[in-house]
Amino acid sequence: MALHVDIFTLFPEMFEGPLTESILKRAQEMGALSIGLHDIRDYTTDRHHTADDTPYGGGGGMVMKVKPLVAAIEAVVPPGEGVPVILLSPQGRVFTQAVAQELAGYGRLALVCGHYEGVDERVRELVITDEISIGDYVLTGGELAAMVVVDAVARLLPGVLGDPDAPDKDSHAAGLLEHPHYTRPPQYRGLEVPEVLLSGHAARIDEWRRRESIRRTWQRRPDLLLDAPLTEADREFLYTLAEEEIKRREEATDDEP
Ligand code: 4HQ
Repeated sequence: MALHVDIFTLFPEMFEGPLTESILKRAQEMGALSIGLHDIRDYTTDRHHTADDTPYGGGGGMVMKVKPLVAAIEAVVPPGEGVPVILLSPQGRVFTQAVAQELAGYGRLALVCGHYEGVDERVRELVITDEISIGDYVLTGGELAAMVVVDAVARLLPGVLGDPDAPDKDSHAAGLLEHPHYTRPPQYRGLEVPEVLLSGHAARIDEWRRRESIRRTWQRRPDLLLDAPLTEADREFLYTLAEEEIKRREEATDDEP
């Protein structure tokens, strides 16, 4: 299914590079993805095209005005069709692959990019249906966050990644970090490609990759193992990693003076 994304921003030109290169460019050419960029300033009605204003109660900074934002969204997004209108903000639910998959199931989305201190609270009450954060850090605006969301969702749309067997589409590898990858040459500065990958033995290669995925996940993101779909063989391998770790810690304790 194809996806249309309407993006509301004060800085539509920020999107040019990311949307007109590489995979997002191809996704649009194929018709899998279409993007409507909407400049919130086009929906202002005063002489100076004012999109932001000082906060009631003081404290400095600027707040995006309710009228232009609501006018822009209501002019573009059809009402009553269940189109999610998503505000990018550190106060939203955290964006994960599961959220990307959820969004890839819609035919249409709207992304609202705040700038400055954020948007007048009444924008949320009137038109926002969901709020997403791309992580616990503070950006200068929602534009880069919107691009992250578009990128992660677009690659899940049917046909966008040429290879239908691309590693993370295979549910087997779901929830784990990737195993190491190698390409030619077989030796470089004394570093060799693992022998098994040159062996042509498909079953042994699959097992090696699976184990290296589990090893990396154990070392770098053990939290992911709680939700990853693991087989009994995976769990046994994980126990050998855990036992090796216990031995290393015991040796380290023995060395203590
Ligand atoms: N901002 N995930 C403040 C973010 C952000 C994030 C966007 C900064 C909105 C007003 N957005 N503006 N993290 O930091 O999505």
